[in-house]
Amino acid sequence: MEKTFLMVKPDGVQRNLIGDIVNRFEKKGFKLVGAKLMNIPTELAENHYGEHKERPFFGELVDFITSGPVFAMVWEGENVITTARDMMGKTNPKEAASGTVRGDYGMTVGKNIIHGSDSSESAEREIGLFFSENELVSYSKQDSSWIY
Ligand code: RTP
Ligand code: MG
Repeated sequence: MEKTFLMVKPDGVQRNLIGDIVNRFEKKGFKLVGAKLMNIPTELAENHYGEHKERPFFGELVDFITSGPVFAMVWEGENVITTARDMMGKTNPKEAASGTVRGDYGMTVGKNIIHGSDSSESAEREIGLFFSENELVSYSKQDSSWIY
């Protein structure tokens, strides 16, 4: 089953949005298979956002994501990578639709509440960066093929 890496960023943790965000993905029907509250070491932050190394906002981005605890999660379900990105909304909260996490709670592009993997390659890479194999839990909820 498809998996993605989602993370409540430091601004979301400070604003007490962990529960709301977990709730949205649970209610949608996805399954939480890993989660932890953690401070991101600088090296991990630079690696995670490595694709943006040459961008002018890279330093700010790393400073922000390491500024306080984040809530890192792995979610599982059919088409979870794309659907989670849709539920997050556009990168810039000013352009994000109402009903999305960033549209409902975000104010600026730098503090946009949530991160989500943007492809199956980045999902695999990011899950591997943040979680070891034994931190991911494999379980069934009910004996039903349509509850993930
Ligand atoms: P994320 O990786 O955090 O899930 O966000 P994303 O895919 O929607 O956006 P991405 O292009 O990967 O950018 C990563 C983060 O960098 C910050 N950013 N700042 N100042 C700027 O113009 C700018 N552009 C991007 C955002 O916080 C974005 O989430
Ligand atoms: Mg991204």
